[in-house]
This record gives sequence, C-alpha cells and structure tokens, in this order.
Amino acid sequence: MATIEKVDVLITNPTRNFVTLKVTTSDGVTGLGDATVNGRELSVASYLRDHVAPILIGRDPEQIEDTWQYLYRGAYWRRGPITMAAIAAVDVALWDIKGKTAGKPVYQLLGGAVRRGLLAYGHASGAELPQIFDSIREHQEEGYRAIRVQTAVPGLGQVYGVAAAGATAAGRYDYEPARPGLRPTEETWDTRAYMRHLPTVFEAVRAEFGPEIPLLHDGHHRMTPNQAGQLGRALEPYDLFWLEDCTPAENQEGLRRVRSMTTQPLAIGEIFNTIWDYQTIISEQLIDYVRSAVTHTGGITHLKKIMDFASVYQIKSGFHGPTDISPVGQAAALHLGLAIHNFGIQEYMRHSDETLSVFETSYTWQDGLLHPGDTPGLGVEYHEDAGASYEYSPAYLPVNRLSDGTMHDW
Ligand code: EZ4
Ligand code: CO
Repeated sequence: MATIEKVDVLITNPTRNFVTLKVTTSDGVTGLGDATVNGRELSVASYLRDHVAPILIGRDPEQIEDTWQYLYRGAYWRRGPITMAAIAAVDVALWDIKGKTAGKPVYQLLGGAVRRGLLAYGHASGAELPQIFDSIREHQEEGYRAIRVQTAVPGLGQVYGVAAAGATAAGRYDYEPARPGLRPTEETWDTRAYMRHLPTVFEAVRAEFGPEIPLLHDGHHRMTPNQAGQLGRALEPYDLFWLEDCTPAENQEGLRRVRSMTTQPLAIGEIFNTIWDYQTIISEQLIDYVRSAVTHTGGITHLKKIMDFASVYQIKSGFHGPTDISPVGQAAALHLGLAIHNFGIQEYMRHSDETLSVFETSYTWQDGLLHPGDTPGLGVEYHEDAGASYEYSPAYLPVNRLSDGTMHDW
C-alpha cells in the first residue's frame, strides 16, 4: 500500500495570493488542493503546515472519506472557513491522486459526465450604461452565454465589483480587488441609492440586449431581508437568472421573508463552509442555487453531499469561481459540476497570464462551455519555480461604511 510521504504548502502571488497543498505518496504520485482564503491566506497555510501535515504522513491516500472524517471530527473544533478550506485542500489533493493512480479524470470517479460541458457566466460591469453595454458585448465576443451585471451607483465612489472606467477585459482585476497593503481600503455605501438605481440599469440592459440572454446580479450581502424582497420584486420584470447574496445568510430564517416577497431566483453560499449552513435554506427551498466553492466547503467530498441534499429540493449548483479560487479549486469545481445531475451554472473568469504560468491547466473554454479535460486526476500542474518567484504580500478586500461611519456588510 502506498502511503502519504510528504505534504507541502506552496504560497505564491502571481497577481494575487494563492495557497496550494501538495501531497506526495510513497509511489511518487502527487496531488494538489486549493487552500486559498482571500485575505486570510497565511492562517490556512499555518493550519495545514503546523497541524495537518504531520498527521497525514503515513496514512493511506486512497481513504478519502475516512481522512475527511478524521480531520473534521478529529480536530474537535469543527467548521469555519479556515478549517474547512484546509480540509478541502487535503480532500481535493487525494481525489487528484486517486485519479492519477486510476488513470482517469476525477469526474469519471464521481460517476462520469452527465453533460457535454458546463454553462458558465462572466462578470460585466461599468460605471455608466455605455461602459456596461461594452462590457457585456466583450463578454459575448469571448463566448459567454450568461452574464453577471454590476453597476456603479450615482453619488457613491468606487464600488466593489465594478471595473474602473476604461478597464479592458484583460485588465479587469481592479473590479474584484484584494488590494495590496497592510489594511483594507474603505468604500462608502448607501443601500437605498443602490436599490433606486439598479432596476433602471437592468431595464436598459434588457432593452439593449433583449429577453434571451441570462443575466445575473450579486447583491454582496448588502440588504436586509425586507430590502432584498423589495429589490427582488423590482427586478422581476427583467427576469434575472439569479439574484446572489441578497442578504447576509448567517440567519437562514431571514430568507423566508425574501421568498415570501419575490419569485426572483436566489443564489447563496459563497461564504458558507458546511452542509449545516444550508440546512434550513435547502430543506425549506428558500434558495435556488448553491454558491459554495469546493475550496471553501470541505472539498469535493463535502460539496457533493450538499448537492445531493439540494437535489431532493430541486436546487442546483452555481459554484463560486472568482479569480481568488485558484485554477486547482476551479478544476475541482468543474469535475464535480460535470458529474452531478443538478448542475446549474459555473462562475468563470479567466485567471491572469501570470497565474496561468504557475498553474498549468487542462480545462477548456469553448462556445461558452467549460470542460475539465480528460487528463488523469484534476488536470492541473503546479510549476514550483515559477510559483516561488512570486512572493506573498498582504492584500485585502475593501470594507464598506455608511455615510455616518458605521461599518456595513458588503
Ligand atoms: O467577493 O471572491 O460572486 N463573487 C464574489 C466575489 C467575492 C470574492 C471574495 O473573495 O462575490 O467577487
Ligand atoms: Co458573490
């Protein structure tokens, strides 16, 4: 029997920080897992290096479920983004090893493909309508069939999720920033101004682009349940594919209020990390799409369980796929998405060329569809020399304050 012989934590910063776990077996097979938690990278690195690596050595790499339970139950301190990202990294690395050992892509081990490719959506945004329209057109030219639309808000300055004026597709990292520096930048927020403005943007976008194209929007947890219900109603004429993170969902019952007010499809979960975070909103059918990332939800093993639970309630996947999910995390999501029946849509933004020089991927993007490829395992190679040339430096998401200085959800 092969055993786990070596566990390395690789940190790199090719335009943004990534933490990657590399597990090596006594047979010389290696597996990769993504352990990146945007803005808290070193906490996961320490969790893995100081507390997980030593107890993995000597274990059987084939025992994925048992290793998952060992790390989850064995820690005593369960759940939480740092723990669950660390467990996810181990889980995904073991799936990668199992695939390479079997000579099959991971999706084959999960039951095989149930579709030809994965419908993906990209992020269009702009300060004013002409820029938003240009951004949507650019995405259509790149092949996207579904598009998220984010807008600046009159009276507010830079808003998270919106590209700065003049940003081109290739240089659009500025709209989804973790800005380098020792502390986060601060943005001013006004929910009522946003709620007045947003429906006018969707009205204009539908008038310009017609009724067919699936449009999405991310509310970034900024509304109360009642406000979320109001905004959902106001957007109903524009037939959104989904409204994402309309309200913070730590209080899952809050979604009952939203659901009773609007038929707008809802997507939630990018900051959730276990099936328990979804218990009420799935079993009461309060959402339509699960937003989790493999990276932040305990890996393929645990997210598959969430999706099987969701399937009972006709709830589909809409896995988180921004660029702070590394290509390893993205590949893991693609293998899972290809194999589950209740796949819905996959978020996809191309990583920077620097990132792709460290992480060599075999997933493909064609006619608006993603496919994980047929390389055994996950299909991602990590170039350690390239990775080592980009040093970690702290970078944080902005924080939001109201005009009176109060901290706000963003
Ligand atoms: O803010 O990935 O839907 N996508 C998002 C992202 C998140 C970042 C947080 O790290 O909301 O842009
Ligand atoms: Co989001």
